[in-house]
Amino acid sequence: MLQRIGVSLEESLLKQFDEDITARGYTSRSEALRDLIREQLVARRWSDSADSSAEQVAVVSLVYEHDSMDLARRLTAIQHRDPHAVVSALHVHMDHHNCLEVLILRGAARKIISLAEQLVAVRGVKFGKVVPATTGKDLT
Ligand code: NI
Repeated sequence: MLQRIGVSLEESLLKQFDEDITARGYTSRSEALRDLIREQLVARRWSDSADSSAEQVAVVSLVYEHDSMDLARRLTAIQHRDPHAVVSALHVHMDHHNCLEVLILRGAARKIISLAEQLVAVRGVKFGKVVPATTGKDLT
């Protein structure tokens, strides 16, 4: 059931918030606030579950130059160390030199974050980002 709440904000802060959410395509403040709250809760849940074996899901994006065969081999070798953690991998050839790889990792938080960090840290990875995800079952 939806509950209504009142929020007090400084005018300039509200103005910036409105501009930001409009630019990002939100049509209502409520939906933008809900997403912000969920993001915060997911981040907290992830840090709380760092030592537990509860299953988590994360998305890893990597951009690198495929010209370096050694780099591509290293990224693959790291993924093969824990093959069950990588549940899906998408490879897009961005241009003549750059590749984008998007991986879905599943497993205990500590394990998959460690795997993701090893991938992002490989020398030659130009862009690397790890996004904790959630089934959202407790966040509706
Ligand atoms: Ni490629």
